[in-house]
Amino acid sequence: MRSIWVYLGLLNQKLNFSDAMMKDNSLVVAKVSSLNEGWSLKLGLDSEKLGKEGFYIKTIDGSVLVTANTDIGLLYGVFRLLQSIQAGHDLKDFQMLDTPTVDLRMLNHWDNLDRTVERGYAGFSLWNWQKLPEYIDQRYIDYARANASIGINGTSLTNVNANALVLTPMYLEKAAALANVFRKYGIKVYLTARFSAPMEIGGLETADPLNADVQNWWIQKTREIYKWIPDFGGFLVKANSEGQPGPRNYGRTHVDGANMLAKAVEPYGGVVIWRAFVYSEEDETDRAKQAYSEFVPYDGKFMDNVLVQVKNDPIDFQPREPFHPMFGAMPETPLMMEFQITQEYLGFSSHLVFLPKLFEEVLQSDTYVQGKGSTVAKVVDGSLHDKSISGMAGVSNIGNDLNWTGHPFAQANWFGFGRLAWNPEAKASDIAEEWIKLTYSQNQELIDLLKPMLLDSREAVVNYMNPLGLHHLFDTGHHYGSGPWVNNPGRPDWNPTYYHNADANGIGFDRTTTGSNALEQYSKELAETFGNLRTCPEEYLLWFHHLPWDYTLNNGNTLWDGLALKYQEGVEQVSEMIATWENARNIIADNQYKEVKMLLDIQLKEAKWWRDASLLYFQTFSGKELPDGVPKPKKDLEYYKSLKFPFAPGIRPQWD
Ligand code: BDP
Repeated sequence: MRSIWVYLGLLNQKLNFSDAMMKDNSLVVAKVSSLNEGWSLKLGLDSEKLGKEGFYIKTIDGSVLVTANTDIGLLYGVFRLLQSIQAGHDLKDFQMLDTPTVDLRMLNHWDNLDRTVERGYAGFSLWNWQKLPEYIDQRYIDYARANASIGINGTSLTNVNANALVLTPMYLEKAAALANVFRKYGIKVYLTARFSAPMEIGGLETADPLNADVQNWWIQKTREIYKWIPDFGGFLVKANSEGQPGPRNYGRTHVDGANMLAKAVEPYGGVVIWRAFVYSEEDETDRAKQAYSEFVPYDGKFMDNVLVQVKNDPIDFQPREPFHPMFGAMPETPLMMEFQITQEYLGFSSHLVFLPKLFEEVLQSDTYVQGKGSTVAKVVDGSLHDKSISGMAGVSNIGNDLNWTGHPFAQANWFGFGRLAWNPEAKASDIAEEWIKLTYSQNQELIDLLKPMLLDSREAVVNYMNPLGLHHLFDTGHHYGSGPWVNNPGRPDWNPTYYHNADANGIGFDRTTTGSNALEQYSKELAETFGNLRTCPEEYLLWFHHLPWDYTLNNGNTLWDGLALKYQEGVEQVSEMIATWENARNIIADNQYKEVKMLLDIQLKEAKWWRDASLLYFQTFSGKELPDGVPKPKKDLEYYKSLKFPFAPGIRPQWD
């Protein structure tokens, strides 16, 4: 048998399948419906359990059988078998039945038609629009294969800040060429729909969703799309958010907008994914509260083929925030999870951060909406409220860099997202171990070194960027590095000062009853826990409370000292990561060692930058000395404030 390329890590390891099998044994890959009676009897399987995408692998009489109800189920099964072999599982008595618990498992590319990628840190877009549809880059096939091997079944090709041109025939033909490649791997294509497209490319005078010509335009446009792409997944829409057009421009609601599109795709089995990332510069209320206030009253009003896509956290993909309170609050509406895999707020592609830890923390958060155990995972997989459709999206970190994701370890975040989209109950520690085995090796010494490094890496970033519940301290626009002093009068809720509220009295955002009362959007149990200083977890402290600099933390430190020591801890954690990596030097290939070592050195330099810039700035309010153990910054605050990054990657020109 020829070797088969599969997600054994994107380092392109190849596995010679025949070597892995015991001699003289066979591999049988067959749908349940075509198994002969002998096999069926031996299997004793209720095939309904496998659904449309599940698979069953079993060793019978020394042969390995992979079976499923569908072709895609078989493909998933074969990939998993290969991964199991690579991870060192013994095939002798092997048995595995697995089905995904989430229906739509999607990547969202924020790729523009000019091949720049908004918030992309791995080069340019993979999609070479200019050479499409004729030229099919091998990487489209590799991309599809890698995605299928982790169960991703949908991809939205273009930026949510959408360009209507992607809906014109010229681009639809190109998108169709990509869809033809992806189809074989069970991946459907979705497109972002710019709400004003009927005006921009359709020549209409309005995009009002209640206008009959507009409705008809979308019906015709959808018909055209399905001619090109018969299995088109549907539309992903960012409307009335950060300047994007939407139904509210016409005094209509999100329901009016979403349902208009939903009607257009319904005859073809398509869906509309309507994003809930909305907040307005005219709205004076806490930005954290706005999406909930705007969407929850519409629960039950969306058509059945609409999913509302909610970011994991109320502000914006920060290193740490509490989960978004919309999860659990809309029992009649399928809520799709949106995670950000690309590291806009976690050090771009130079910082090693294992995001499944963050994803797991969110998914395992308890909403309490139906009593204890009502986790976000159960909202997302639809089981809590018995939904007929469910979904999870990840904003892609993929670009045309040779290593796909900019940082070799960022591949683990793509992989981990896939595993959690397939099963939101999956454990970050299992994902870490599996990824190390598939990517590097089964060497136990290496696993013992790298696994804790991966699992602790997210907390390190939280510590050196946004400790104790601080959030959005990023320099405005490009979000590269620390900028807590930024306070542009134009738009308060894009300013770090809006979020940290530091002054001589203290620091933090009061979201309790004495402040914005964002607490009220959580269930009673959580509102009590977060609202009470004795029970609020310290990792969320300054997200919910504004506290004096001499407030006493659980460990007895003052808030000022504790904050400074957290920043320092983050820096030390990066130094430890470097030491760990050096210890792994002899176990991994030299070029792999060097590449990651250089990146870790950048991470350490930037962790120190975050620590020093942030503490120097906050010190102007606290007026206190740095505690023992935190070194005096080598530069002054003016130096950090003077740093400018006009060409930082991933920014849209109009946001500069
Ligand atoms: C913010 C990004 C911006 C995106 C926006 C979104 O900075 O580039 O357009 O999210 O999700 O975090 O729509």
